[in-house]
Amino acid sequence: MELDEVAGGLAAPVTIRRRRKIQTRKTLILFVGPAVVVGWFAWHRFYAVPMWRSFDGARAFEDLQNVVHFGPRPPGSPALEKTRQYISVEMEVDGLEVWHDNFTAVTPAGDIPMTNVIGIVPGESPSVVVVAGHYDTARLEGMPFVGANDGGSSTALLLELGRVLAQRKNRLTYWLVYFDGEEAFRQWSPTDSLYGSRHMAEQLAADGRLKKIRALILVDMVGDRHLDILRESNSTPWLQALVFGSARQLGYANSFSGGTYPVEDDHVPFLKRGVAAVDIIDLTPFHTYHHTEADAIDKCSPQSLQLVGRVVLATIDKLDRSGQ
Ligand code: 1BN
Ligand code: ZN
Repeated sequence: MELDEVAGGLAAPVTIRRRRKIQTRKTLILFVGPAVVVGWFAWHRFYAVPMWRSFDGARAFEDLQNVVHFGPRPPGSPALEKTRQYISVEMEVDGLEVWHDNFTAVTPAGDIPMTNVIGIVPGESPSVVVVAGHYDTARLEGMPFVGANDGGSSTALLLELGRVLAQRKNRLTYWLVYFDGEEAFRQWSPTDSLYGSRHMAEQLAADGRLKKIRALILVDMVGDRHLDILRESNSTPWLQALVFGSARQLGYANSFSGGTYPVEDDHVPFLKRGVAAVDIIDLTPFHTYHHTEADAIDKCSPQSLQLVGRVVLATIDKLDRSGQ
């Protein structure tokens, strides 16, 4: 056998092996690499559920039905006591710590016992984000006013929010606050309205805990089936921008279209004391069924509760990521 024949005979398989190796590498780079990347994105898109997706509008709507079922809920009424029990038991079952802040409000209708309900989701940091709403209904003479949207929707949204927050590890601490006595007894004025929020802001300022609050997100009248959230102009601009930015990112810009309007609501006592606060409120029902017995369950939808709940959760996520 000639030397070059031997060399050729040995050299050929080595070259082929090398070529095969290079080919395999190319195949890996060209096909497997992209497949892994696409798979990772697909897994994230369909299986790694972002927190805001966990908010279930149907579950919140069930809470709303249950709350409305108790009947009109003016401060001091048996129906409001039943609602308070319902809220407290639901949150305890979800693993939240529940506090009752009892006080007596001096109102044009006399001294009325009131109770703010607070559900606590502890986080790694003592810094607090408050998410709040009111659970009372206006006492309207001769009218069985159940406030499905006005008082019911905020209650339902907070209950579902508590379920989601309790399921995850949070950096910040969350307080879910259900205010009593938001509504006026006679005529809305600085002394006849916002009884629960005025009391709580005053208490927290007095005992030094107000300093721990990074932000307060208020929800009010967020269940209307034709949702139209405007920019409430007393709200803190950076926090409102975070909320409306989240709505845009989630594809809900149509429902957060945002005319501008000032509303005296439960966030105001906190704003007055320097706490960053935003009011997420839909005032369109004001022109139709607001404060009439037509504010019943048929005016609300699970979709609206879900939409606002998810925007609140997406906002919370941003606060939690940047929290100290
Ligand atoms: C919200 C729900 N409010 C009362 N019930 C506050 C409010 C004040 C709304 C003035 C509109 C005008
Ligand atoms: Zn009202």
